[in-house]
Amino acid sequence: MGYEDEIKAGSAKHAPPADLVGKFQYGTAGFRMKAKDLDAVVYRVGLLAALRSKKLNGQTVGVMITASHNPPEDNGVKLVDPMGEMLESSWEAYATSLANADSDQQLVDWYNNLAKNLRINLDAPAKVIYARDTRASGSRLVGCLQDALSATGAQYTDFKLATTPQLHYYVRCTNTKGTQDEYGEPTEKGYYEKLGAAFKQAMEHHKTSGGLVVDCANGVGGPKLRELVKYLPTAAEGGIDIKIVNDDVHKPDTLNSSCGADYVKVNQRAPPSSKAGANDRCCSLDGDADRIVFYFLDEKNTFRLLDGDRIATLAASFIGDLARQAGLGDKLNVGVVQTAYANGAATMYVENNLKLPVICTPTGVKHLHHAATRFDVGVYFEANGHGTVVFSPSALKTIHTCQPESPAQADALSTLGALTDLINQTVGDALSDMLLVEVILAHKHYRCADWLSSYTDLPNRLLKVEVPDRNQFQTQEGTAERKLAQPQRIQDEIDKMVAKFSNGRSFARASGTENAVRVYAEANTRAEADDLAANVAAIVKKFGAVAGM
Ligand code: G16
Repeated sequence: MGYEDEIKAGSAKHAPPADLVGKFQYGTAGFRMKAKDLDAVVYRVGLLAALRSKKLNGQTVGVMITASHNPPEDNGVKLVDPMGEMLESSWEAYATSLANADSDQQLVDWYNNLAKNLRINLDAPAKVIYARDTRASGSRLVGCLQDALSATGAQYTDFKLATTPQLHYYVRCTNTKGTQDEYGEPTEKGYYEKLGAAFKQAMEHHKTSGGLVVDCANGVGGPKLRELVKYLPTAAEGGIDIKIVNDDVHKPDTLNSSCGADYVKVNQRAPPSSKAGANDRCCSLDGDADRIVFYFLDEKNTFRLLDGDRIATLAASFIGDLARQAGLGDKLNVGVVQTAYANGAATMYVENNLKLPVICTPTGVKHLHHAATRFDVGVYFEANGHGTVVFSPSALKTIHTCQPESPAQADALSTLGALTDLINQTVGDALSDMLLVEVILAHKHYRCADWLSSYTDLPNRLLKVEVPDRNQFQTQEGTAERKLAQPQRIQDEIDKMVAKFSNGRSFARASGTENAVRVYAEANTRAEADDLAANVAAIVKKFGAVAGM
């Protein structure tokens, strides 16, 4: 059989639900929906992965099957480009179009058209690696992907269960192996060894204080963290005293259920199962371990959240200090990238206290990551805990070639060098970010309360509103998702509502990962933030009901 017949035969095996054709969309983090509806989409993403690799002369492309923070019955699929970054945005439209082909023949035609229009040599080699999280539907979807890769003649490697950031790491390592930009060993062991060695170097002369309770959302982060721990110094050796909770991957229904980073961030409370006492340092990962938030209960038993904004400010100030101590203060420009969900107080703290520039982008790591590369050291985090730090090639060279002029400079340089390995620079990585935070807290002799005291968050509330059709909610270009263009007149109503609250700020935007509109609100008091969010949610519901008819 020729490749066209192979593609058609595979496609016939994995037909899309007829009522969804035309509605599939490559969103914030690839395709995400009920897992039962995803077979055809995964098959078609497999075709695109092969095309992408062929276009890039056989460089390895990644495919991750995960729905991250979504409920257990969902799943999703996204593509990873050769340096471990998100799929180039112009290709998202190609993914969407292939996913929406309404017949096997049309799928082949569109595949061939893409090859023609993008000048892809279909005889070029293709290499694809993939992995999945712990969802029950994952192995079936891997089967759909493999069918597509076989049909296109791509070479493929199954990395089986992995966190999303591990797959990003494997992709980059595979493509840089043997080059001067070698990123590490493209194996699970290589990943742990790299983080473990970097952590030890960064912690030289330093010790953590107190333990860390890690809620793994009953997802893939649990078993992977258990593995990573084997490569870290023990608590007695000055390492972290890690207590892993919510790491049951055998009951798929427990994934992200009343636990995990999204639960903690949205509900602004610890998982109900938490037994942590006052001042115990806790953190929660999400279902595929690419997000992390920290928290603790203070002396009055009040829940205190240390979210992505807090990790960004902690990391930016620490790296800025280290650069100055290393004598590189004027050679490394550090900047912070946030989204509209960043707390207003965090933005002010970065600009006014840390005196660092801030860029605001639309939601989605792909946007933040891209903006972060404009700095020598770009610290990007979404408030939900998704983020990392990227060092430019010239920053890496500066750090690795600088000759220290004093023991203090040597120490700072050594720590800075270790951070460049400890931080997963391909994408936000909860395990790597967890170690980064622990290193910083140890260096600064900080407890969570000290970390929290750097600024006071404006009271805020995040809500999810279900509407008949979230696509009716379109944001205005150039507003970093702070304003809606559609439905008509909705933004006027939101603006009028916000004006009633002193220091009020609120916006609504369609989620790219869930069938909902998210509403964020900030105001002077907790009660006012709740009130503003509820009022804006009511406006969204009202317009959503009309627009969706
Ligand atoms: C994904 C994206 C994040 C985004 C989140 C929510 O996270 O990678 O950048 O913040 O979805 O996006 P939305 O508000 O569009 O639903 P994850 O952890 O679910 O992969």
